Amino acid sequence: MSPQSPFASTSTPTVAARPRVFSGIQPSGELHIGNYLGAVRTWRQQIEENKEDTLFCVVDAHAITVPYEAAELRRRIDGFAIDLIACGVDPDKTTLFVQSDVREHTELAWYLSSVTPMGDLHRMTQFKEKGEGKDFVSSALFTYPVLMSADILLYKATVVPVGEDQIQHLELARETSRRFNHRFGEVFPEPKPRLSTTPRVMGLDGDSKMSKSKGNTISLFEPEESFWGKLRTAYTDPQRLQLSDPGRPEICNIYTMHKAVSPKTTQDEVVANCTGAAWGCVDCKKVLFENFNRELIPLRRKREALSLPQVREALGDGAAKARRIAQATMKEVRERMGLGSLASSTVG
Ligand code: AQP
Repeated sequence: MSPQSPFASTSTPTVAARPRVFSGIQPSGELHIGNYLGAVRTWRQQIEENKEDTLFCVVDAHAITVPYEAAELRRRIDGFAIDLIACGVDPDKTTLFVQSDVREHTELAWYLSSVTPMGDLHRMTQFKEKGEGKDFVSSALFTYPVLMSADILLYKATVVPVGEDQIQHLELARETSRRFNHRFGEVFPEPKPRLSTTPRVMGLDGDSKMSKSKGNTISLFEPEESFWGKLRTAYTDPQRLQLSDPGRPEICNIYTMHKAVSPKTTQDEVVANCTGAAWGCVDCKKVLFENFNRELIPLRRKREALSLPQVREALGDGAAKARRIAQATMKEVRERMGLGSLASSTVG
């Protein structure tokens, strides 16, 4: 325990029996192929490998940091839960829940904000990007990374599978864990990111990463026709003006996606036919579309078979499981920070 701690604690920190994995997704639009290839597919892999305890969350409290419609958010929470289950985030094998069903997330965020310097939050690029040029920028958008630290540390997660855009926030969570432990004694581990082989899928416009809020996405469960319509016009290597111009797969988003969904032999074919100018970009995209379909058709079928009442029940069970871990952590946190009255009705 650090000398600054106001209260001596007799409790030993709770430690997870197996490494714990936590990650979340905002229900702020439609689940897109960047979310899937950058994060959700890794979640499924970890659930299937079953070497770690996994918790996955629809982080609805993050989605209110920008202007939104309440009825739309409610619809999206259900929609994201259905989509995640269809993608293999199976609630029978993992803990799947909705963030605001476990109130401890927002409680811990407030406490962690007391050890998070404003300067660190000012440096967050996502805040700058999302706030830039807006008439209204909420203070919740500014403190969003503190809530994300709380999401992870609440479960003492050591592994966080995310896309590249979340690395800066995760670095802050690591720093927050160190700061809290230094001030109040060892409670939290330092979470590490786990990147997929496709940590950054670019948007269809080629300007920035694929992002729900930028309208540059292909939704994962988009009907086949519009999926193809969007893929067909997606940005490629700007140097390929004519079919006879050799392409550069290493800078092309289409090749990035081939590496994620196409077999190795197809990837080699793509490189040969693109650099040798034997295929046009549309030929290359047609092959990619076929491989996406091969992967997505079974997920689409599964999605159609899911019933909302069953999904909601699973989310309720998931929240109850998550809450048990969250409450144990919060007991320690309050004790270490010297919070609460210690009245018998509130201890436990
Ligand atoms: N383009 C991407 N490539 C790879 N991974 C990505 N992720 C997001 N976009 C890409 C990863 O998906 C997970 C869930 O992301 P999120 O919804 O919680 O937040 P985000 O990163 O802010 O995603 P968006 O699509 O850009 O949403 P908006 O526009 O609402 O902010 C994360 O692990 C993320 O890294």
